[in-house]
Amino acid sequence: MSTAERKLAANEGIKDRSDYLRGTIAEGLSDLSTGGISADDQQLLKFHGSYQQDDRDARSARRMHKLEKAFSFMIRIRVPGGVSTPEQWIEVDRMATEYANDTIKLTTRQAYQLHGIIKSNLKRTIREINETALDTIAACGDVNRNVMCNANPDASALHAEILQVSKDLSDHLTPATGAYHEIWLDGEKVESSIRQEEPIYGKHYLPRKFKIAVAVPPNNDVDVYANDLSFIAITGKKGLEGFNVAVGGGMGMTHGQEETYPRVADVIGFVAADKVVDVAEKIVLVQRDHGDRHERKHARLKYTVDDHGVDGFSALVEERLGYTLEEERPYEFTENGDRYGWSENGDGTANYTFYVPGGRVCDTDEARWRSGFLAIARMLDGEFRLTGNQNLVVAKISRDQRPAVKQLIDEYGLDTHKQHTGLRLHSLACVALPTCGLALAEAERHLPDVVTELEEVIEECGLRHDAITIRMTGCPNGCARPYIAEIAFVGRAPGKYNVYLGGGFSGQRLSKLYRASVKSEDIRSLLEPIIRDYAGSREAKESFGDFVIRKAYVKATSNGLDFHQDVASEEE
Ligand code: SRM
Ligand code: SF4
Repeated sequence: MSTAERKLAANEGIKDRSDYLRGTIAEGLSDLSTGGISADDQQLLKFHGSYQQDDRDARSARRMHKLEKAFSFMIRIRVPGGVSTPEQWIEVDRMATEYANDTIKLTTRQAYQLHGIIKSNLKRTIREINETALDTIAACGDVNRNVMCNANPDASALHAEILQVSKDLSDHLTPATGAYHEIWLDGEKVESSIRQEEPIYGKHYLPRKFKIAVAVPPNNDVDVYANDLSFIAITGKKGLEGFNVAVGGGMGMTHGQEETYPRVADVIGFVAADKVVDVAEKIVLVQRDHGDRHERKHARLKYTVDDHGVDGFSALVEERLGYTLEEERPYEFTENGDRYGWSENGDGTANYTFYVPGGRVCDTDEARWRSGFLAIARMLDGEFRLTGNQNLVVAKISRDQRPAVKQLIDEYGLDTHKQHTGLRLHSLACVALPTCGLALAEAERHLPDVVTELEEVIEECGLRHDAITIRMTGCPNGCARPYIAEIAFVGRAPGKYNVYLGGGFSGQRLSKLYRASVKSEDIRSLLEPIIRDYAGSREAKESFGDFVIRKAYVKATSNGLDFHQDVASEEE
């Protein structure tokens, strides 16, 4: 069937009819007969940074009592490069209590999320977020999402310059529609016949979500290879030379559908710093015009790149640019984790990186995260930086304020990283249950227990201080980027996970399926012999991911296209 004859995806019609993302969201918000909004508006609401959800823990009880699902809304707050102020933290914390479920969620893309907001509070919350100079537009939806950037200010003297690039990218690719202001901020409605909307995206926006990251080697804490488009900073004696450009990364796939797969990005060339926004715009335009608008499961940039071939895709980009990209410059990533504890910036200020379990900021038996961070925010002049590993860096702490910060860290017990193994400090889980409507199994609430079981083996083998990346997601969509971890569990059904092994330690290589549908209680016995073998026969400085490939526990994967090869027979 020709492309013209294939039916467009349903979301294309919703966008087309929406009048630049307005739909009937405003009307739906004032309908008090239900806690939810219409199905079409739910799709449009994503572009405004919010998802309708329901409490899945409460589903069966409500069904029994013939009640509507317990609808509420999740709001995702954009934070380009993850940099926010103490004042913004204080406000997000206040809204978490006043409107949400009393927690703040730090996401794997350096954003804030608030869960459990009821419909009657949605507008108020989004308006108040905007009053803090943050926003939610394009945090979700078929547009460019929150732009990530290396979170550690000490990583390079050029950090501020590189952070500015990610902010420029974010600003340039933010949707221009007036709908956001009209609906949430009571902006004036402009007649559709005279307004000019969306010079970059056009009426139909992108075929699918689009993600950009900016990395500063040697740290790949933003996981560039999992992004649609990435810029890898290249620095020399004279400062920032420019960026290598990488395209076609992505994690999402569907169990049992081999035509969907995760893929690590390909570097296609180098560009000077002043051309970065131009290159990003042209790549977005190529995806806008060549991405698949018929099949949403084939609509991400990674499939556009594979459909045209990397060279063919680059040619399309260069045609629009009117110039060619330069040859890729050498670079090396050595890790994708965070560096916990104190670090110095070279200008007299310092940073403290906190390990925040699951990125869930609340007071627990382990530490009073929420009260402690709030106390620090109330006295600090510096910054609150969110990392791509769901952690928090309190940054740019002046010499004068250091003793007070130290005292608060002790008082609230926030230095828990000191007691943890390298395995736990490199663990990452997505939200999953109870809020995520797509979760097939637990993740954020379960990974800590799996790590505790594996830690017994780790400790016995003397691997306490060895860093091994371990990730869990409640479904194959890959929100904690599991397919580039050295060990990963991907939910298949309640209590059952596909186990993947062999991702690259710095996020540069895909893993491979080791066993399908493993019961949670069998994970320890499945992995124990491999961990013991690693402790006994690894080579000097050999990472766990490299080891399992050398010892043929799993085969190496060259990239997304052969991700499912040789393992299909092991699937159920
Ligand atoms: Fe994600 C959908 C949570 C990062 C791939 N993701 C969802 C939804 C909105 C579920 C839904 O569509 O109904 C989840 C909401 C759960 C909840 O209750 O909060 C959700 N994703 C998250 C977060 C909060 C996970 C976390 O624990 O931190 C992350 C928010 C990031 C942000 O601030 O923007 C999050 N999601 C990711 C990442 C990682 C990344 O971007 O670096 C990925 C893999 C990379 C990629 O995009 O390929 C990711 N999320 C997905 C997908 C699969 C996309 C695909 O190409 O197939 C979905 C489902 C979809 O889009 O249809 C999804
Ligand atoms: Fe939900 Fe699946 Fe993403 Fe986890 S990976 S947050 S279960 S969509």
